[in-house]
Amino acid sequence: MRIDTKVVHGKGKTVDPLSRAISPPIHTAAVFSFKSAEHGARLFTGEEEGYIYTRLGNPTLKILEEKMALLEDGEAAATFASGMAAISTTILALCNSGDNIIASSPIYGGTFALLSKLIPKWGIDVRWAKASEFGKEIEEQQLIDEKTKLILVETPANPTLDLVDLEEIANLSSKKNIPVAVDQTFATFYFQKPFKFGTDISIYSATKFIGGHSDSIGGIVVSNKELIKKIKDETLVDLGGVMSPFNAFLFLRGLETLAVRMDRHYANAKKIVQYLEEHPKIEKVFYPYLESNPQYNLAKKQMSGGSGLLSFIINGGREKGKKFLNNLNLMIVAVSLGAVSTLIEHPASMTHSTYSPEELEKAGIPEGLIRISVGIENIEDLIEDMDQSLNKTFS
Ligand code: LCS
Repeated sequence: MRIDTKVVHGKGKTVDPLSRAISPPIHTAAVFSFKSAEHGARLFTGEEEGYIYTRLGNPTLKILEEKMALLEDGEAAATFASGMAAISTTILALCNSGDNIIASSPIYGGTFALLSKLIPKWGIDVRWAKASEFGKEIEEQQLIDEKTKLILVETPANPTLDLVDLEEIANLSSKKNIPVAVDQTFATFYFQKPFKFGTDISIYSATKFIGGHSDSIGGIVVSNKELIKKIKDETLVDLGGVMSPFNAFLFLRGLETLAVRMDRHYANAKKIVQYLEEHPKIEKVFYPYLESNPQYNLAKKQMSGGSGLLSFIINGGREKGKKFLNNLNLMIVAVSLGAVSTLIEHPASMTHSTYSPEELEKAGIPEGLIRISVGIENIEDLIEDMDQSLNKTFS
């Protein structure tokens, strides 16, 4: 089955075995009864499989986990209360005090804060390498040593859309047996299949394209059975950042329309990129699927489409950028991304305000950069809105 069928049906025509309902049941129960004292004890030792308590497992979460494992081409998955819970739990599952992580830069502002402020407090060192030169910088600066326990990359990167060469990093890390985790939030399995290149873990903020409607926060990790056991059974259950069953239902519903939404996000983004490229008041456009982008060949190699995120700088930088945002009528000035409605923001003062001005510069995030998460609205309406705002901003 092709991916646009799989997002709807999973492994095949899926119905609830109990009721034959065609939508998944939401098991709100926090706790499940035992048939007997002995049965309860067997579930706790793992001799027998079954539900105990929703923090340890829940049937609605299981449906989402199985579907995500299938869609990402992984063996198993775990679900979390947020994308940040997915990232922090994965790190704590794999690293002990004294170990180190190598991460790509730039990266989402929340992940940056986690890695630069919180993780070092637990005695885990974080080393950074530029996303677009990731393998090269790791080798040149000899960032890998015997204490390196995880490589974490975000590709395309938030907010500059820089790419990390997945094949290169998977080759480099497999020699040393270090797992590579890829934040798949921007591309999703629809446009990028990292396991094909030899990476080990895919991480999602499900809040974004998986949900698709800006109405639920969640995170998902897909990997092999062994790593998911470590992340879920040995770490998540104790840290406690589990997804709510109601949100799992919303993500399952979101998945069913993901393929058609992604096609439209991508088609709209391409037209907006073209419009901005030709506009005299636009200084630079950042989009991986753009012929003039130095990483265009890499984009074509490891992605099947450019997804719905793009960034740009307008003449006059931050000040004109603010005016441009304030003059928009249709696009919503808001953070987050991957929703049906177009969302637009200024990373330096919003999503990436966890970076100091020096850190922004080091990460290659321009001060005046504006990021758009292109929605699924009519493209003419979106371009007309940008056009009227640019005219007003420069009149
Ligand atoms: N990874 C990426 C690439 C993200 O963009 C985000 C959130 C996260 C992880 C964290 O996921 P969460 O915990 O929010 O579910 N990105 C956001 C952004 O760019 N604007 O608002 C949130």
